[in-house]
Amino acid sequence: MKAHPGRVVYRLFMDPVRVIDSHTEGEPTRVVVDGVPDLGEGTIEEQTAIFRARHESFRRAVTCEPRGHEAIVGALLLEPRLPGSAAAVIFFNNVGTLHMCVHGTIGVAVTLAHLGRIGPGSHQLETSIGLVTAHLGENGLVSVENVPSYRQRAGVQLHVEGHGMVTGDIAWGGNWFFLVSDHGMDLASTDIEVLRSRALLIRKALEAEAIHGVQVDPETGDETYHVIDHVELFDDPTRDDCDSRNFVLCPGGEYDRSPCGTGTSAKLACLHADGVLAAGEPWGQESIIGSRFVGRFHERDGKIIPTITGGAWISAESTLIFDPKDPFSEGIVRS
Ligand code: PYC
Repeated sequence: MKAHPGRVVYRLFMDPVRVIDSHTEGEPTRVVVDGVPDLGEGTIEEQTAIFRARHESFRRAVTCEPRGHEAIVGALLLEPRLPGSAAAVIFFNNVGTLHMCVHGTIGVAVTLAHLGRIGPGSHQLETSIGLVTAHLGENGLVSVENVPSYRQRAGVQLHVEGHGMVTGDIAWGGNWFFLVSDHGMDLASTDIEVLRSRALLIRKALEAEAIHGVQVDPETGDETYHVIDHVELFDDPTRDDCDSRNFVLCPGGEYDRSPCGTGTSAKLACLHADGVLAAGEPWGQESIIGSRFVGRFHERDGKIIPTITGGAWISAESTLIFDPKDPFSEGIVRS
């Protein structure tokens, strides 16, 4: 098969890859448990950099059609580096790696339990942006204590093609989000495709106006600019046990079937910044398909530490086969 123009194609992934699939409140996670590429002996940050630089074909082959589909989030299960960690994990999707993924962490916890590697209790996991803790409850629910989250800017005005002005907040919840409530649509009745294309236009407008997430190094004060690759729309909930309903556009153009744990963390950061939700109070976040996460936070050093609770269920155990003669062994790339 010809290499994609401008891309280095490594064929190391031709060995079979064993995966366990689950879904967290409707959103799929595919955990690679065997056949993980060699990423060296470095830290999870270094291993993530190697995965990004050298294993694009592996990423596509595992997540994209014909073996996967655009909504899957993949998780590479790696040996932890720190004492006390249950595993290290790299999250990825149809277009690249994710900094963090809460629904994926819930899926990883349920997968580790399925493999008999963890039992009920708290388990530390290493991710490329820091440590998170998954608490596996006796009731099957998993609570993830996420990375510190915060709102960076409130009330950002944006001109969106074919729609006019929208106002949103920029927040970090383990990924960068633009959170919008004045989108003028009813999330319960509007077609998913309409929501998706509106959210894509919002993301296009963010790019066009060079509006970024900015991370400031606490030691040097240096700023790093990041693409805001998730757009989150809000509306009133349809469930009595929820406070809000959302629609979340993910980086690869798909929407999150779950309420998006990093998105719920970003929302909690905004509610905290607005002074409308106190530490420890529950926030019920309904997804666009009607599933639910419950979020809470505590405060640390001016940021919040969100804890997101939801359920995940194993749906398949399989071995992915990559026949060198298969013209789509490296996945189908959407143009
Ligand atoms: O639950 O954090 C999340 C997530 C991110 C992208 C898809 N799900």
